Amino acid sequence: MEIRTYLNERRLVVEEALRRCTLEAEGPFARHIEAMRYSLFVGGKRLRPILCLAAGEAINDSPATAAGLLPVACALECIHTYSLIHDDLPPMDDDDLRRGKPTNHVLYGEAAAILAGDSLLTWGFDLLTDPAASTIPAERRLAIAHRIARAAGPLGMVGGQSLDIASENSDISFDTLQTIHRSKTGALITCAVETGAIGAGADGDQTAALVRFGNQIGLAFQIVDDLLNVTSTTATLGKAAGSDAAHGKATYPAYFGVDGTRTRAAAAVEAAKDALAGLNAKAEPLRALADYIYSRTS
Ligand code: GRG
Repeated sequence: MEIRTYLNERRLVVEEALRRCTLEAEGPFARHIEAMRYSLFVGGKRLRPILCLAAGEAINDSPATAAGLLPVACALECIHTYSLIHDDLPPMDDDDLRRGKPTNHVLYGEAAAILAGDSLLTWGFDLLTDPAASTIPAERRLAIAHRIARAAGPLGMVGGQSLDIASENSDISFDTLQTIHRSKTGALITCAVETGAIGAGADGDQTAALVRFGNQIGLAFQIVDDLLNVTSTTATLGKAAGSDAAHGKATYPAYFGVDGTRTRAAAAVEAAKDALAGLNAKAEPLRALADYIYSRTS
């Protein structure tokens, strides 16, 4: 399958849904909503929402399932965007550019950027729990909201970010590096796949297979991110090459070198595709997405 075409089509579907479910920048909170919208629409691959939709499609490819999953996909992107806004703030990574454009705090100021992130996180859960927003049965939506809360919070993304910051400029074990990766980046990626499966009505075995797939592509995604930090230029990533190393953070290439890191990314992608063995041709986009994660350049 032509993954670029698939990604472009799905990105447009996600962006159209995001436009429909995002508040308009008007009324007394116009400037605050504008700051939320700025980061939400400033670009981005929309990988997590696309993974959510593709996992749903692997289980049930009806248009009704895809439509029911769109609020979940949008919620994942809102939460991902909040994490990037906060990650770019001066007390964290202090980045001026994200996706090649000024970061939220550079344009709106630090306090406004913190609040834009806060509202994107909260708005994500608003979308997940709004009975008018999705046709997915309430019991499944509750399970989805719980999985996302778990992946985004102290035992997932925020916990991982906190451990990452606490580990800066210190020698950490490879075990700790893996814990940081799994929680900071991997948890939301795995959760995107898992919630797509839950929303589409997957049974226990199918959900478990898709969680295994999600864990492996989450790992591959972070390994490739480490590689891009080492090998890419400021122009392609919108941040300084080697910036993680510059922030005193441990990375895969520091442990295994560039070639050893590539080998590990490839192995994770193969393990991801193996996890899909029990699923039929409807899982083809997920297989192609795994390959894309390995070969991505931004
Ligand atoms: C501040 C609560 C909090 C969490 C921050 C995810 C995260 C935790 C920080 C992002 C830092 C970072 C660059 C991590 C590497 C992996 C990653 C999440 C990259 C950005 O995700 P992409 O490539 O971004 O999907 P786009 O721009 O395509 O949306």
